[in-house]
Amino acid sequence: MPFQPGSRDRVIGAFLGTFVGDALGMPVEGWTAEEICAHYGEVREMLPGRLRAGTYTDDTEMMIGLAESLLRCQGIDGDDLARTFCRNFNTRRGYGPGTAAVLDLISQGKPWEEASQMVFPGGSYGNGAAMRVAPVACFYAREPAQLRRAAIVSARVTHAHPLAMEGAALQAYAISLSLSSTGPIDAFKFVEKLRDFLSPEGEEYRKKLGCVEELLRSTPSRDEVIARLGNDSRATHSVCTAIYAFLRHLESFEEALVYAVNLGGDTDTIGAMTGAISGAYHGKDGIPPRWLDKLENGSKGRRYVEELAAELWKVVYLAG
Ligand code: AR6
Ligand code: MG
Repeated sequence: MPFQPGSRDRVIGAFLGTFVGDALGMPVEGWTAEEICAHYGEVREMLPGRLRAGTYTDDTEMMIGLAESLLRCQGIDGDDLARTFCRNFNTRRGYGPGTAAVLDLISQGKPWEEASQMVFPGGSYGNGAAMRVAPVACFYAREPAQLRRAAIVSARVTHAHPLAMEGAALQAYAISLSLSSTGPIDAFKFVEKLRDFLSPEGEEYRKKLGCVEELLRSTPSRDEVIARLGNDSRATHSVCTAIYAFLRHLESFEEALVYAVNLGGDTDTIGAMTGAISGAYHGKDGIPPRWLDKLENGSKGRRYVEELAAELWKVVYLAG
């Protein structure tokens, strides 16, 4: 691997990694690990589910919206982002119920600052803000303070709960560390940097990162990993799971993704988040071509996602 930090190939890898993980997990979303095992043995190929094989869900659709808005505004802009999310919102893609309700409220004219507080008390703590954050991570990869601020704004449009915002910031920072690495990643140093990045309110993530370290030191069963890190749609119970899947399988994008998806639970989103971090490390070249070949490629499909990533790379890495 050449380890060119912030290369075009690796920015594209973060975007397509989200897409691939989302599509790989889509057919088994909500299944337990045991159900996946009983039915498929293991998910290692793009399979049909609720949607055709290789189809993306809300994770990738919202990532596309975030990239479009960042490019249009040359930075994060909550108002534009809210409008973009509403414009792209396709109910067929399986949005979380809270996010769907927030987008409906915004479409009806409610300001996003209010809408995102109305659906759950204190706002949603779902992983819907972390799953889409790859474009923010790539845009602000060289400025951690800006990255935190932008990730939080990008989250708040639909996810006003502090745990959802902190989860999005943590996921963005993990992607940016991966994207910027100049050599092989040391898993323990990586976790240390993530811990240093957390805000004082990030206690739950701090504990989870401690579990990640302990799990990396042993060879835990799948059940132990699920019990300690979680595999559901709360940000606190999925972001560190994706980080662990990446660090456990540093050598291979494919193995990291197969591991993440076969944990069961919120498979498309844990897949998308693992794919973003691992794709930013290995680049597009590290993604199995047989998976890329299966991705939907019509309107706003694979080619479009790749173009968005290439455009964002140009703005960030060729401009300055
Ligand atoms: N109080 C109680 N329950 C909550 C709260 C809260 N404050 N916040 C979240 N939940 P949501 P997402 C629970 O709906 O984060 C899609 O398939 C509640 O059960 O905001 O955008 C995506 O692909 C709520 O429905 O959705 C992801 O996989 C759930 O957390 C997943 O759904 C998710 O929050 C989450 O997407
Ligand atoms: Mg989804």
